[in-house]
Amino acid sequence: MHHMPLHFSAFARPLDRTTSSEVKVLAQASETNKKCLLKRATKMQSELGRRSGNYEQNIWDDDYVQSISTPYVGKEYLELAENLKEKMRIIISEMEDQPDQLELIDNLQRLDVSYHFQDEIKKILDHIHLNNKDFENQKKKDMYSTALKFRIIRQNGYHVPQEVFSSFMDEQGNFRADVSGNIEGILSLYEASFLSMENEGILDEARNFATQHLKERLQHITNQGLADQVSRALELPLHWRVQKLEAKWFINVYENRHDANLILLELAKLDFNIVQAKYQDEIKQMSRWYKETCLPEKLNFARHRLVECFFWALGVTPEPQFGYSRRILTKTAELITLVDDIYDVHGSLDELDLFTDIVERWDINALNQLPEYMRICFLALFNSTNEMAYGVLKDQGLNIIPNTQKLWAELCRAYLTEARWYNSGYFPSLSEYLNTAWISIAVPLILFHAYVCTINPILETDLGNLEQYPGTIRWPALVVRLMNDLGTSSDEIKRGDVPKSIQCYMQDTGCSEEDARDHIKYIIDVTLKKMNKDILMDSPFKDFVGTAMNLARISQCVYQYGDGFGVPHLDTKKNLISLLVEPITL
Ligand code: 0FV
Ligand code: MN
Ligand code: MN
Ligand code: MN
Ligand code: MN
Repeated sequence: MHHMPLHFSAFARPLDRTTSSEVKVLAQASETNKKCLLKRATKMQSELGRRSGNYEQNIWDDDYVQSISTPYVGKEYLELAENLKEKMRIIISEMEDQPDQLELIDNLQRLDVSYHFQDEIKKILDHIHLNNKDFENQKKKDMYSTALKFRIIRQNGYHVPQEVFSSFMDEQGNFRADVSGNIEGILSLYEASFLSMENEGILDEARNFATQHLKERLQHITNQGLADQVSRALELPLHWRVQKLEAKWFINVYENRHDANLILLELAKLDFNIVQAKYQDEIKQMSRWYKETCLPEKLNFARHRLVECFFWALGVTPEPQFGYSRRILTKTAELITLVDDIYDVHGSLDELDLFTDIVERWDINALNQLPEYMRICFLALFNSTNEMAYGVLKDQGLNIIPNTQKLWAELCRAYLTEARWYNSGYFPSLSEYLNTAWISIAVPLILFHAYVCTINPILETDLGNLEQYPGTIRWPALVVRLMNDLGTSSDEIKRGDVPKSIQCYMQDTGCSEEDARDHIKYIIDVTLKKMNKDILMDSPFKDFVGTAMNLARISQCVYQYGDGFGVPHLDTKKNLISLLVEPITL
């Protein structure tokens, strides 16, 4: 289908107090436009009292979480892992042949053990990057190794031009027919093509060409392992997968290769199990915290998705040393979820005004003005935010309360805007919707927390720059928002909520839901390309690149097949069991 050009100017203005009055005017204007009125449950709400989200129960009760355990906790496992790491370090540094080096780096990254060898990998990639002419000199110029090299170089943030694929194309700019002879080669090209930036026609063509051929050939691949790999790649490319989940899957694939490095294999399995033991400690601690807050009983109208929140946290900062970040992100996401349900489902507009006001003023003295269910929620939010800020002040001498206060206030104002839209039956255009929705998905708040929990020393200049919402914040926010809308909006409309991006676009253009979904997927695709450029290649926040990219990854994992956050029984459950509960047999 034809896509309207994207106008990202919709993001020019951060939300401020003026928004609410504008919204009122717009809402009144829309009242006259019958077409813009949603059939809604507002009347029912005033007659029958408060709405309910009708959410399913939490499936991860605290007793179960506390019962999870693993044998991989002893010192002997750590020593064994150290030993294997040393051996791998030698193997990596002694490897000289470039295709072998690239293959090894790919396997280290897929098996999720590359973080142990960052210096060694950087040394190899710096060398390859400096001698980039190799692309032309390469004797055996096959698609598999060209695409692998291209992908590994870009994946690690180095520039390499798309023109390295020119020699595989004919004069008309089509990939030559003989390229399609080799499935591994096309698969390698397919995976490489997702490292593209905007306006890279060769890579767009590469993706179309590879996708089409992989789909056509899938039925005829006799090697089952390869067929599995192809269908998995077609679901979601490697570049946008959650690395931990990929590792759990890939360890099996790698094990069945005749040329598997057994030291690497053993290390990958052991490392997975050791890190899993750490995750288990963390989720037990979080589950106990949540239980002790009594929030599940006090706010019984809301979703309680603590373990699913941990899944997000784990997706964003998976490395073992970031346990503190996972704990803070889990708490923050849980509190965001409760506050979102208050605004979307439970609160009356008057109450929501009060709540927004107390958050804006960060004023604990106003607590008594709130209804009881809001008091307990605000105090939980106030305490955990201040506690985190205390940690930063203690460790780094920096007061981040003004930042967190501003971000929570912006989030609540965005929630309030949406609640007003809902209550007045207002139907925003897609662009107006997005102007609020990239804030109301809470990604700016989440990424701020991830930044302060993973970066030491925190740079005040970074904090200033992040406040301007550079691409490092905006693009993941847009991806998560749109993925969320694809996965959650059907239920949200049934439950009673503002029109989401799909419905806004249908209203804007009169197109079908299917076409609107395609258009949203197209915007996501463009935004992922922007992430490749503005974050992976060019972000000034170097140590924060992986975190920002990971947020787009986990959102695709959670929402690709529905509401994997709000509905507890979908794939998220399987993924959580795989990451938290089931070790790999050594
Ligand atoms: C979104 O729920 C969601 F996943 C929340 C609020 C959890 C915390 C957020 C992140 C980890 C990104 P929902 O679909 O109800 O959100 P909207 O904004 O659509 O109401
Ligand atoms: Mn919601
Ligand atoms: Mn909401
Ligand atoms: Mn709402
Ligand atoms: Mn949603």
